[in-house]
Amino acid sequence: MNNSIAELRDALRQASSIAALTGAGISAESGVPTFRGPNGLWRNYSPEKLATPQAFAENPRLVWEWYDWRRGIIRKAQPNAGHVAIAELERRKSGAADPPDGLPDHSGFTLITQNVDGLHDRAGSQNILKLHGDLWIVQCTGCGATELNEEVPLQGDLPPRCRCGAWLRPAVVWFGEPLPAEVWGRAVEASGRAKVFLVIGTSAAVYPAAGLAEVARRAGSRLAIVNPEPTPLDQVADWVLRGPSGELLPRLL
Ligand code: BV8
Ligand code: ZN
Repeated sequence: MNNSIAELRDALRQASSIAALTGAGISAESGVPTFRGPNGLWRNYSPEKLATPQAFAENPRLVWEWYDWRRGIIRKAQPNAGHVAIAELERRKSGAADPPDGLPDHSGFTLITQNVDGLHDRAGSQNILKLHGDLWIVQCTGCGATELNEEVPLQGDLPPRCRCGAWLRPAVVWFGEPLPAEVWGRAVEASGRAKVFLVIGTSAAVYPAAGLAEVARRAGSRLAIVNPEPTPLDQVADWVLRGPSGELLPRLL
C-alpha cells in the first residue's frame, strides 16, 4: 500500500482504461452533507430509515420533505475541485473530441457514482453511471412516468401527484430496491476492464455498489482510495491517499 501521488498519476497516465466510483464524500467540500458523517442528515433520522419504500409508504410527506430539504442545499451548492478534476480526467482519457462516427469514445474513463446530487453533471462529466438514481428526477408510483423535479407544480398536499393521480417519488434507489439493471451491467463491465479503479469519497458500506471494487481487483485492476478516513478497502488497495478529494484529485491531473 502506498500513498504516492506521483506513482498513481503515472499509473493513470498509462492506463488504457480507468473507472472511478464516487460517494457522498466527493460532494462534502461543496457543503452537501454526507450520509454517515458527523454533521449527519436531517432530524437525526438515519438514511437507512428514511431512504426506504417503507418510510415512503408510512410517511410520504416526511420523506418528500427530506428530499426537498436536500434539493434546497444542493441547489445552492457548487461542484468542487474534485468534481471538476474527475470531469477533466474523463476529457483527457476519452478519444477524439469529434470522432468520425459521432459517438464519443468513453472507453478510457467511466465515472460510476452512488451520488444522486447531480454535481458531477454540473461539473461537466459526460458519461456518468448513476447507480442510485437522481434526486432531480421524480417518478410516478402509479404509471411510472418520470419528469424533472423542477417541472412539478407544488400544489398544497405533499407529495405532489402525477396526472394519473398517484404520488410522485424521487427517482432514486432506496434501500431494499434493486439498482437499474442496465446501469449496473455497464458499471460491472467498466470495472472489469479498468486498469486502475479509483474509490473516492465513499465509506464502501453500501452494496452492491461497493462490490465493484472487488470486480475490478479480480480482473487485475489496481485500486486507489481517496478518503480522509480509513475504509474497509484500504487493506486491499494499491494506493491510499488520505485526504479530501477536492485537494487530492486536482493533484492527480
Ligand atoms: C439492494 C439513494 C437488493 C437514496 C442510496 C447487510 C449487509 C450488506 C448489505 C445489506 C445488508 N442489509 C441490506 C443490505 C443491502 C443494502 C445495503 O448495502 N445496506 C447497507 C447500509 C448495509 N443495499 C441495498 O438495499 C441496495 N439494494 O441490495 O437490493 C435487491 C435485489 C433485487 C431485487 C430487490 C432487491 C440499494 C442501496 C442504495 C440505497 N440508496 N442512496 C438517497 O440518496 O437518498 S445509498 C446512500 O449511501 C447514497 O447513495 C450514498 O452514496 C451511499 C453510500 O454512502 P457513501 O456515499 O459512502 O456516503 P457515506 O456518508 O457513507 O460516506 C462518506 C465518505 O466520504 C466517508 O468515507 C468519508 O470519510 C468520506 N469523506 C468525507 N469528506 C470527504 C470524504 N472523502 C473525500 N473527500 C472529502 N472531503
Ligand atoms: Zn402517473
